Parts: sequence; structure tokens; C-alpha cells
Amino acid sequence: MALLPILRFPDPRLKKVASPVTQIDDSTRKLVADMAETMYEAPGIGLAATQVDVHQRIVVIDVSEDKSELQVFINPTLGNCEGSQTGEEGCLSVPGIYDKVERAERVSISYLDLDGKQQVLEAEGLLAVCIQHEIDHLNGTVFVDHLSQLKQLRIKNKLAKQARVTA
Ligand code: GNR
Ligand code: NI
Repeated sequence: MALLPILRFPDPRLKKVASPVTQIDDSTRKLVADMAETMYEAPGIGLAATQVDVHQRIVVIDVSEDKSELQVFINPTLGNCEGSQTGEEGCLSVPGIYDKVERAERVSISYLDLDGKQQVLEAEGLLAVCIQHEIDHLNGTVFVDHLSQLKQLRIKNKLAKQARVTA
């Protein structure tokens, strides 16, 4: 296993649209294991392949209290969305920044599991938020893209300043 470097906003590679996985093989399983290790180490509750500069439609999520319930979604597609919820979001690609984003309260997704089997999942609450946040990444969207232009500018300035002091 290996820790993978996480791209930081506003890296233009975060804007790439990921391609569907056409074959689930050992390289897919290795990537998923490395993504899970990277997510747990960060620590975060989800990670999209886009964030580690792999532009394939793969997401790992673990919203459990004790970090014991890894979920892997390959080629996830959003189906029915219902209701709305607004909560503070953060992102491993936008460290130290948190802001409110409105999302659907309940979502249905179809995806492939690691055995290539088609699955359907109904999710609500934090898992639903995380799924929407990760599918956004696969489509080249970061949560700050949902904020006002002024907030985005402030975030870019703050991250640029942080980068200067840590350099
Ligand atoms: O770790 C994460 N926490 C989080 C909190 C609220 C809404 C979404 C998230 S996802 C984030 C990890 C991440 O950046 N995934 O892309
Ligand atoms: Ni994120």
C-alpha cells in the first residue's frame, strides 16, 4: 500500500472529468487500497480518484464512527434525489476551508462494486452529502465551486498565503 499525494485547489487537474472504468483488475484493486489508506491517513470521510490525479470514476467513502466500513463505488451515477440539507463541507483538496453547501437529503446511486457487480444504494444524511461531494470531484467540481465568486477569491488568496508560509 502507499500514500498518494492529494492535489490542492486551485490545481487545474481537479477540473478534469474522469472516465468510466472499463475493466476492474489488479491495478484497480491496488488503486482502491492506496486511496483508502490515503483517505484514512488524511483523515477524511471520502476520496475521489481525481484528487490523487487519477482520472477514473472511482470513489472510496467511510462515514462510520470507528472507520471500519469502507465503501467503494466504481462508475457511480446519481439517480433519484430528494429533499435538501445544508451543512458545512470541507475537502482534503481545500485544506482548512469549511463552508455551507446545499445538497439533496436523499440520493439513489448505481455503481459497480470491486467484483464488477452492478449495485444500487439509497443514502441519506452525511453519506448522501459525501456521495454528492465525491461525484462532483469525478465531474471536475470542487465544493468551493458552489460558493459565490467573492468567497472563491478569498479562498484562493488564503490558500496562496498558506502556501507561502509553508514553503
Ligand atoms: O473528509 C471530508 N469531509 C467532508 C465533510 C463534509 C462534507 C464532505 C466531506 S468530504 C471530505 C473528504 C474529501 O475531500 N473528499 O473529496
Ligand atoms: Ni473533496
